[in-house]
Amino acid sequence: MTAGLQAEQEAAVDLPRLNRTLRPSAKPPTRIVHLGLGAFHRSHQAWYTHRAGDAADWGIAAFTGRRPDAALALAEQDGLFTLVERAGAGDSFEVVGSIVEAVDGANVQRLAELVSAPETAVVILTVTEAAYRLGTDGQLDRSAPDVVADLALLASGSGNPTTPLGRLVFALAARRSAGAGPLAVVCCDNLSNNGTVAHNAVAGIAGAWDPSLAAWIDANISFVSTSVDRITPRTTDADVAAVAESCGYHDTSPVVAEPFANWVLSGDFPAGRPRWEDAGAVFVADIEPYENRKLWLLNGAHSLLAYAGQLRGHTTVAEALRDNSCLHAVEQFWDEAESNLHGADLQIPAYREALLARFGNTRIAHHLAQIAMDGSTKLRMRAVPVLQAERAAGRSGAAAALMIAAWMDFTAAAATVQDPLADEIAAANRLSGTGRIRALLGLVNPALAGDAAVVGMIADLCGTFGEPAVSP
Ligand code: CS2
Repeated sequence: MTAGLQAEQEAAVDLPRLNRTLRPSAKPPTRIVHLGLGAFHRSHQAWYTHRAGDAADWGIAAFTGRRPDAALALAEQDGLFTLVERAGAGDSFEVVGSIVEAVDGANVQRLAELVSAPETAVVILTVTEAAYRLGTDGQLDRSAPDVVADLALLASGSGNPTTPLGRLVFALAARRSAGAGPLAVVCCDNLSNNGTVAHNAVAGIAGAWDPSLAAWIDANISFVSTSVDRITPRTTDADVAAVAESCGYHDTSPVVAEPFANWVLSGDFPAGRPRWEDAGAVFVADIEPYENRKLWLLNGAHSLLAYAGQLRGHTTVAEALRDNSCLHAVEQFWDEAESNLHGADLQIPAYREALLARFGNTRIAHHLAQIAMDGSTKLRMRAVPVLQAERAAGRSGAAAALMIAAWMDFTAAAATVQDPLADEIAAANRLSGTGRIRALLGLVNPALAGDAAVVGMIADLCGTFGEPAVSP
């Protein structure tokens, strides 16, 4: 931290703290429970709920994931936080009041109490793609160590589950016992068909614990699929200082986001929902074209930039995009993706143009390292479907393959790789030549790893963005 920034921060601490006394605002009743309290939930679903026409009826109780910190900080502000909308031309500030309770995720009893309350109508999930513990077959990986541990805890009744989905299953069991009836689980993680993925994970855990609970879940819980979009980098000390300076209060938990926001939802809400459409959310019957557009064009380009960009020495999305070799790779990947996007009125040229402007917003420091995490899971949604569709159409899929090659090079070059399969990735990287490529690809998609032509193409593409070159 620079001396200037430190001085600004100290000044901020002398200011009054943001809370509901400083900013009088009534707390809406809790009707939504959220798992995965982080910056994205606050810039997106909490903001949409705050902007809904019936916001006064819908409060959110938000639970953190692994650490209690975000809950402790927000609780001191009565759940209030500042959304900093960061456009190219400047910042605007808005206090968001929809979060009425912020809770440490380890407090599973409180989660069960709230989920089993009859007033609770919606559960929102932003728990990261990797948390669904999907195997390469798209089903819950029951052999994942934390899933095994949670199943043992649930079966013995000797302790609280530790994974977000284990906790949700525990809380849904409490709702069944309370006779509180149906509700909607709204998955807001970047996965294709995310409602079905959430269903498979929840039903997988519930079924292994108590088949009658799985049957109750199938009959009572609606799993809503969504496509979510709003670029939300991590909050920095400078953001805290900027809020203090512009707003005249101390907020330890502001969240910075781009002006753009998009939310497409598909599914039933048997116990009701906020009027999110008032804030721009769109409800559709067939979500697939929208989610593929978002996952392939936005998230796919993000992952490509994350790996290629870091190999080329860049730190942020905007920086990587200014590098012609990265931009060219993104354009080529978009061409491949576009040929496989059908249905709905997707307006791809305008969407691509808007993405270039969004990624190029230099006032948003969106770190490539943040996007690079959990690559083995993300590539399954962002690169594999395009590669498979291209090959099925008799084309090479080389641009999608390049994303995978860049990930492989990145995993070999990076000091640490944050990924649920980090150990397996490290083991694969100890191999050499095509054996290494095959082993790494097998962690993303075993069928592709069995295709010698794909393995050969990826081996040739490794080294495109610089070190480390791989000799097949
Ligand atoms: C990003 C996303 O971190 C990542 O993997 O691609 O979080 C992305 O910023 C959001 O999906 C934008 O809506």
